[in-house]
Amino acid sequence: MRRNNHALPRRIAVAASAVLVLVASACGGTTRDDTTEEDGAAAEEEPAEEETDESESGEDEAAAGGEIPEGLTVTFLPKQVNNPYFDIAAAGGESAVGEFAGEFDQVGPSDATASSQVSYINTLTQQGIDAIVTSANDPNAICPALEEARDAGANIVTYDSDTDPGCRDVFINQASPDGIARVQLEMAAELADGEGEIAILSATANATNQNAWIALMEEMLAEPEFEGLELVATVYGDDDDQKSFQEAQGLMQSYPDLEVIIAPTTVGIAAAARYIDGSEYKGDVGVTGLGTPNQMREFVHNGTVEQFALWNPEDLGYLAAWAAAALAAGQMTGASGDTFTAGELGEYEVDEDGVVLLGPPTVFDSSNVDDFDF
Ligand code: RAM
Repeated sequence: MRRNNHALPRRIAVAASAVLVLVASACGGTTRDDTTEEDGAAAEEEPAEEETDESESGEDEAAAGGEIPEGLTVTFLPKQVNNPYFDIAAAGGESAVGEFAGEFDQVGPSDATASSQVSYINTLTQQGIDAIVTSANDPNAICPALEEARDAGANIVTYDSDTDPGCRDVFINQASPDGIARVQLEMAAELADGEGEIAILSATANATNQNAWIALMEEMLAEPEFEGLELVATVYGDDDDQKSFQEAQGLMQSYPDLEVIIAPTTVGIAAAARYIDGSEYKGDVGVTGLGTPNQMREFVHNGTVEQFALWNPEDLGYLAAWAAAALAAGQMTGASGDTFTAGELGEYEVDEDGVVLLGPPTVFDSSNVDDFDF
């Protein structure tokens, strides 16, 4: 059942990714250079892989390395559990684990904090889980606990938000940080007509992924294409809906001339859109960033949001679970150049620092937001 649900959005997403590349170049925006070239190639390869029978590809992989043992225990530990983004990723993980006949579970805190994640890791270590797949709330704070889990035999995969590379075997990166930063600035520049004040509404202050994207956006603001934009504030909604809503409100009080709020978080962008939608700023202040189509659809249709971006979180979870299996089966160690087969997504290669790249982000707007269901 899940497999069917899983396959459909992926096919649509692949097609839409190709559309995005075309739209981006047709608009004459800055090319997403190195990132897009690499990502574009990955996207082109995917349709071919769609034809591959998943059980057949699993067998091929098993033949190439160690057999994936039946009953492998794979537990997802996201930043937080009450976040639709991570639920979608978990559905992808569960599909993958079902395909290799393992045992899937997801545990995690309701608040996105590293200290809560540590207790979960300790419990998983005691339980002797084969693989922990986690999105880190802090690059270093969960490392000692992960180290103990590894000593106890667990394979560690990070997805979405990495730890220090020394604390895990591989990191499944949703898209290149450069590409994620750039697409958000491009959307903001378009909304602001290239000029004016912008602010960032982030998630938690220590999140590795958020901070990497913010640092890159800050750097890119010096580029000629973005030099008319002025970043006046970065605030943190902690991936909490209410706090994010209040932070959006606070931004407008402090900076009434703000042109655009960029929220690189699915929780933040939905809350900011809801605030702007119900405020006097609707129509004057743009909201963009990273969101899920299901959460953002109404705001696109009612004119609050023109464009936002995201990768397919279900694919992210699916890929992460297959990477965990490949590690546990000894098919790879996570070294640069290692390859593994991720079920129906096909073959992936481990890049430098143990990073595996999923693919390019997709831009959503009124023309395509209804084609997606996640
Ligand atoms: C939120 C989380 C997550 C991020 C997405 C875009 O759900 O902060 O880490 O990748 O948004």
